[in-house]
Amino acid sequence: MRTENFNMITLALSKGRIFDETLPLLKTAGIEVLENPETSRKLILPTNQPDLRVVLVRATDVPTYVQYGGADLGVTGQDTLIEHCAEWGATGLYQPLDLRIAQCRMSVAVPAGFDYAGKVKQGARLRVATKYTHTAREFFAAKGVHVDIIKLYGSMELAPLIGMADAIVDLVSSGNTLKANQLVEVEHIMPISSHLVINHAALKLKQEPIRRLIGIFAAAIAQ
Ligand code: PRT
Ligand code: MG
Repeated sequence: MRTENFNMITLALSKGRIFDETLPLLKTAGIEVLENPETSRKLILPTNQPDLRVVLVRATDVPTYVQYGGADLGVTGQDTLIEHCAEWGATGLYQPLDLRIAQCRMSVAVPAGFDYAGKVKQGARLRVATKYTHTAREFFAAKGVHVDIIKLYGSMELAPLIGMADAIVDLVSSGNTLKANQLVEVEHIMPISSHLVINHAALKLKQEPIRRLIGIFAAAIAQ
């Protein structure tokens, strides 16, 4: 018979940079994930702590899992969190800590040679392709720039190259992706890093172990 461990803490992570950059933070407290997500097909990964497990979900699903209690806590990019909360609200989501990992910036980019400043000055209407529709809409509204937002789920860089958009709003870290596609950054919207998010009810019910984990993360980033 399967018995539920009511003390089990479930941490939601996404494969790739968030998983890779969260591991060293956990390691400072001797916590290790016992399977490699790149080689294992498992979605629930045990750790060397009997009461802590990791679930692997899509990056954009981390806030959803935490908000609905599928996970007690998770690590998610601020970009993803802002979009999630704009659409679904932040009720039940406690956001105590900027982990300062997976850092990048959210920017506006246009094809090299496109006169962005001139168009903005003229009051032209710009077509902007992005996955971050709420952030983009808010940014351009605050600047008083008229935009038509085109929602894409990936490969935003392609849209201006094939004439579908004038500009993109996307994340930039090294700048190599923009460069490879002859795009240039024309605005920095905001710096981005990943945050710890916690299910409010879980924090009340499992206060001691969750507070201990918050302490571990806080100490790790203070190092
Ligand atoms: O890839 P998938 O569609 O499954 O999901 P995802 O893209 O949301 O996940 P993932 O793992 O790629 O990103 C998770 C989080 O990492 C994001 O939510 C960000 O908070 C953070 N992060 C940090 C980044 C980057 N840096 C980053 N450079 N996320 C994406 N990128 C992409 C960017 O979109 C662009 O396509 O990398 C490209 C630019 O990189 P440079 O180095 O060429 O400038
Ligand atoms: Mg990605």
